[in-house]
Amino acid sequence: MSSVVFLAVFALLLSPSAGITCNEEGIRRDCGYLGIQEPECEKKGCCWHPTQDHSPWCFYSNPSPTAYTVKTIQKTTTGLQMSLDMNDTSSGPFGPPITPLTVSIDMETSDRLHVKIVDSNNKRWEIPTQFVPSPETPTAAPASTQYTVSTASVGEPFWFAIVRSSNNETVFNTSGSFNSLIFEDQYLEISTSLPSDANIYGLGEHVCPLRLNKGQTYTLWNFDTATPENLNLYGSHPFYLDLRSSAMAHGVFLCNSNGMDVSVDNDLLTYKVIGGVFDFYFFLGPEPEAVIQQYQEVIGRPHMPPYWALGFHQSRYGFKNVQALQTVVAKYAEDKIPLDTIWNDIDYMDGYKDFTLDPNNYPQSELSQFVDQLHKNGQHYVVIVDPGIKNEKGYKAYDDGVQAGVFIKDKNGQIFIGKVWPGNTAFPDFFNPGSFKYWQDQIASLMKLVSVDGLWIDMNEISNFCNGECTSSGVDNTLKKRRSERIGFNPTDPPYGINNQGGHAPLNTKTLDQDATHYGGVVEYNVHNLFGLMEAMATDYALRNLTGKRSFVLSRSTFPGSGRHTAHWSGDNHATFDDLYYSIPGMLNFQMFGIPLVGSDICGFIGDTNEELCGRWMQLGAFYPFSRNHDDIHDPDQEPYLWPSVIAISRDILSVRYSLLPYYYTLFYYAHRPVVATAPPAATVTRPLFFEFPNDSKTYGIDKQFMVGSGLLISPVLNQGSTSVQAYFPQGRWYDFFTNATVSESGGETMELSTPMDQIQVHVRGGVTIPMQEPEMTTTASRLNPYRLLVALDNGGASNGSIYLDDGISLDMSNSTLVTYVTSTASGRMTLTAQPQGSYVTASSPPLNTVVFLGLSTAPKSVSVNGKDLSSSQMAYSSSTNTLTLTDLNISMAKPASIVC
Ligand code: MIG
Repeated sequence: MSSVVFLAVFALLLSPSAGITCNEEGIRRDCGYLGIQEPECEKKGCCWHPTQDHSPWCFYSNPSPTAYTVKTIQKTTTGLQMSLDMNDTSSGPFGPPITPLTVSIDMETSDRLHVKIVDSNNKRWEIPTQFVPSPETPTAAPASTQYTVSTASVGEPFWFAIVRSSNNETVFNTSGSFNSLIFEDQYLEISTSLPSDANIYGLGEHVCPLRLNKGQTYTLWNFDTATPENLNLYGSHPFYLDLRSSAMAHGVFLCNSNGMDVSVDNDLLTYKVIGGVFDFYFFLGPEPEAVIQQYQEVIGRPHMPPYWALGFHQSRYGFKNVQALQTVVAKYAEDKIPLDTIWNDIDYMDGYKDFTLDPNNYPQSELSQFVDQLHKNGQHYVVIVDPGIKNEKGYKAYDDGVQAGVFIKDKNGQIFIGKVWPGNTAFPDFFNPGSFKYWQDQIASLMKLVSVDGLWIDMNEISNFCNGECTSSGVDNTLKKRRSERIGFNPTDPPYGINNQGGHAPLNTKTLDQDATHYGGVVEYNVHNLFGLMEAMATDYALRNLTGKRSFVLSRSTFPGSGRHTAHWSGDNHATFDDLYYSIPGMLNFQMFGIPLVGSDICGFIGDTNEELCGRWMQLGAFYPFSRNHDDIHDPDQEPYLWPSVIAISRDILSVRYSLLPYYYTLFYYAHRPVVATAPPAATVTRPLFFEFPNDSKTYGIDKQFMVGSGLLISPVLNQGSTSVQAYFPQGRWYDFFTNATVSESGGETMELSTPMDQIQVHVRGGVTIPMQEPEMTTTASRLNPYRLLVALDNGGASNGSIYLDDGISLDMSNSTLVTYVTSTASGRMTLTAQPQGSYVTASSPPLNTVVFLGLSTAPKSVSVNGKDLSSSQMAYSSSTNTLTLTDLNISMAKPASIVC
């Protein structure tokens, strides 16, 4: 077909004057994005009709533009394989449809279903399994499944649907008038219907409420920006969790690294993806925590962090010299605020060159002495490393990279040159098998200069100060050429522009050109979203090899699977109460994404913080899994010792954090350890309330409170000038962590709690036993102290908990001890038993010295430990709070023990 004829047809089909019919009442397939205006919509030949509800305003006139027909269906051992074809191959919206397609549907486990749609004849881009492992398809179908799948029959238009067997709930369903499988070279689309009771979470990384708003498109394309609401950010996680009014949850993971828009509307959820294949995993839960555990069986369980990483961290962009670091560490000690780790941003480098030290402000001998002293104090040191390697002959990291041939290339096969802090830079290509050794060698030379304990990898979206190669003209790929003028796969000018930065910014905006090439000829276009994951993998690999211990890596950019290697922080937030709040959904999202070691810059990164905000942020941040105060170079200092009120707040709340670290560490252990079929699902450290209370629909929208494990409920003050909190207490018995008083006997109520500046609301859930340890100024010192148990009884006088103990740093975790605590009450006698398993704890390890029982309504007549009565000086009962405190117990953690009251 000549282009002239083609254009004429195009105009006829799409021009509004050609009299398109728009069904305003029917299902609307989104043709726009949030913020699209009428003229642009009309230009696209789509229907424009604003609504009050969450339907798209700009939608296709024909909700079912193309249809693949089922040609064959074959049974396989684990499901079926279908072949699809399409007769009219001229009609795709963004290019000719690919045909035939192969659909494989595999029942992999009783709660996991795998659906993959690929080009039958040509291998398209797929994420290599060494980066995101895909579990092997089993040789036989599971004996029973939580789901059933149905599909179109031979000869019918293709669709598939997944139904939850227990209640016939439709989990995913691509059939309907919108039936819309589109499979073109650079545009893939598929939709599922959404019932109105679908609560959708996930699809990060975005700054937004925990429960996603409907009527919103979530764009996934890694991008360095100072955390605007709803726009694509540093990481991409094509995963969502859907919780229904049935209280059952399922998860959907699209294993695809290409840029995409996912629109969540009233009645449809639509994926619009600009490459790769449809590779879906469905997880049937049904508990939210089970969904996440099932998801992690695919993407990998989170790594076990070194214990010290759970201590408090102080960072700053703009620490001028070693002296400045020294002052900060000394101030913390002087004001008795716990501090485990001090950080250096790019200030320590020589001309911002990775793996070098500034000879004037960070001379090697002075810095090394400082770090040695830190280590003697039981403290740690972490520095930043950026992926951009200065393009400078004679600079080792550059020369080595050239020699090893491990830099990303431009389309002409030359080293791709971007621009970051040091000036013009090359970027390592972590797809190149040689890059891991290269990276390890560079890290080794840094460690020779100064013995860092961990690495912070920033700017790995990849962030670039130029749009594409610094010499390139900056192609504007928002201007779409007509299909007929396009020749084949074109990474720099894809026909569908994802909603990058809310305005269809060209894909090379502030990053690499999309035709830059990686090892094996892979184009940047396909792997852009993977760079942060791959850098984390290489950095983790290097640190583990060089130290023989668990690594600590903090990465800004992430992808599914990053949790196996790295922690994450939420990037450049603002010193505002809004961002104080957003830190909670941000943290909870990454629990779902399998990266539990996460937190936000405490007191706010961009902008001047203030005493009140910083005090409130220290309180909330003390409960982040990763707890770090970090500040921008343009702003005044914000260490907690700068305001007397914040000193007091920080001292108190960080000692609470440090006392709770055995509990946090145990939660990390459960999230990390291989899934145990007989144990309840465990995958997260902090949790949305609905994870613990899926039957209580009042929890579905809560993101101003959160749980730590199943036992602690945190309700911070998030508003300026406020000294009270509206806290919701789900069903159960709840105790005030600080006063031990019962605040709610059966829950299911919202309470307004007075919360003056020096307080944060922390409540303990009846039925959970929390392991604790007497706090010190570092985790190193805390770990030597005796343990304490907080036994919060439920209304039946029972409580359960455990503590995981090991040396906190070894990769091999076989030398460990897990102590399980069970408390029960029968005929007026309460018994607590401790049952250790494993060999880490010995007779000389710190003992359990204190046990506090919450919710004991009468004073016990006597208390015996391992059959011996306690002396009255070891027991204190408070009838006002119904609390029994036992002290000086000296119970060995290595042996079974019992306490009987
Ligand atoms: O362009 O290294 O998010 O934490 O302080 C800014 C300087 C680069 C961005 C990081 C921030 C860090 C800053 N970096």
